[in-house]
Amino acid sequence: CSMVETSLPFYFGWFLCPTQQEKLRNMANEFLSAVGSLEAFKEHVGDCKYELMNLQQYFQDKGVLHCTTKFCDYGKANGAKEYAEKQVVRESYGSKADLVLTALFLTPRTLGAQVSLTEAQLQLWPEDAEKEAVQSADLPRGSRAHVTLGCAEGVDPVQTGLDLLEVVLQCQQGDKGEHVQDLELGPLTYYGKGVWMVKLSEPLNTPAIFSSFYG
Ligand code: 2AM
Repeated sequence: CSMVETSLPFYFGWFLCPTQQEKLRNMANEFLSAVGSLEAFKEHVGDCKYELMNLQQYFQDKGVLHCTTKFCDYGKANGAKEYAEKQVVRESYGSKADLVLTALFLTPRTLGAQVSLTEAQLQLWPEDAEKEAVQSADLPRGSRAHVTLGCAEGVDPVQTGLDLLEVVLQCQQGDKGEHVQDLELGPLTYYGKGVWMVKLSEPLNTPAIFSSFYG
């Protein structure tokens, strides 16, 4: 009987609690101020389309901070139903996880934090998340995992993970970028085309709840 069909969410993911969100936003602001004030940044600004030097204004907030596991689009996305029905997804629903944030990055399109998933957390990671984004390469599972912290005007948040994968791919191909300097947060690397990443010398451990968003 199809009368009691449960509807699928917009997406599943780990949602940061309010105090952690604030902490991460502060860290992102610190990152933007530090990068935005560098001579090296000003020199490279012509490499991309930053229209404003005020990066805090350039990146627009995209709501509650989270790390998407599966984008379901209310069931329209490939594999949405199968994901929602997985035993591990059902059993983990509502449980707490400690996410480890290892880097912050900005590109002309997005601002994000890289998430390093544990083996247990990878159980909730869709098999094809990386392949779906970059078909041609063999990227490690979980390498797309991130928290979107902001997007340039007119940019959809799905872009953040794609921008992150481009950096991962570039590193995999042997281009480790140019070490610019050490910020208080950690070493800063420039990858060209307006892409900057700081590897956090102290990764941020942040508690989050595995749940879903209906919108
Ligand atoms: P994000 O994970 O980079 O923030 C609603 O749009 C949420 O689902 C956002 O968190 C967004 O990006 C994510 N999202 C949107 N479209 C997606 C897609 N095609 N694949 C994966 N995640 C997507």
